[in-house]
Amino acid sequence: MSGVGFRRVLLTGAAGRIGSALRPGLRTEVEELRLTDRTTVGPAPGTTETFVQADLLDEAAVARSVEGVDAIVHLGGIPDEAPFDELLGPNIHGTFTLFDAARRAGVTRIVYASSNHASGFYGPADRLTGEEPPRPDSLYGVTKVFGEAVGRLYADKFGLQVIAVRIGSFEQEPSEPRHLHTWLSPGDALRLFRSCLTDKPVHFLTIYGVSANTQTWWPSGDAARTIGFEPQDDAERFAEKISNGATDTWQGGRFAARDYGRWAAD
Ligand code: 15L
Repeated sequence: MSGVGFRRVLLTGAAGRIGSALRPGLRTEVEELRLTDRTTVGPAPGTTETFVQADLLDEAAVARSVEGVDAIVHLGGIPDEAPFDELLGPNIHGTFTLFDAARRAGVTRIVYASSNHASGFYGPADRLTGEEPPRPDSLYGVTKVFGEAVGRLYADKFGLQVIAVRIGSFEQEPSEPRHLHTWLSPGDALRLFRSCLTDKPVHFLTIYGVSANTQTWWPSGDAARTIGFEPQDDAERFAEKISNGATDTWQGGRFAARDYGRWAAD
């Protein structure tokens, strides 16, 4: 695996679960790992890390946060189903604000944290590489499709290099039957985002962020080969601990249920 090629990298949503987990592995590979979030990050920024507090809806703060960086890993936003009004700011408006600030600042690459819920209404017999039409399973999934579309627009219109990563289930260990198909281990998450930050040019790629699970729904395809992502972990190792569960009707699991998020209760 080749190392991170970009020297100054911005991590949005740096206080979140994935952001916090990536920090130690990324900060040793860059000149500056700039962290941003609407709240303070913990642990406090270490060597090579800097912190710019910014709400994704605050254009001036977002502009300050992207100034002088070469690449952005955009993890910020709401990571779950929610009523549309709650998602609208961070996931829709905020994603646009970030991409447009990046364009104006001349950023080379954005790695956009999309989600498997952009395609959660595919079934368990389907095998997806990211080339298929989206089938979001939730309003959250719809916001991720929006972010992917903004990424594609900014790649085609402005030449920004964009990788949309449809993250599976980022967990220390798989803990439910669905994870046998969707698990992304912490080690593979770091391998994945490092691969997304090698400086080999890309135009626009969609890739599933998933470990090398024996029962994967998202086999490694051209995009993974292009960026050299080779996952190493396999949820199957935990199968005995978590078997005997019901099979999911849809890949998105509970996100696909009519009442998930409770915004369509009437
Ligand atoms: C996601 O996109 C969510 O952010 C996370 O909380 C999990 O639900 C994950 O997908 C998953 O599909 O397991």
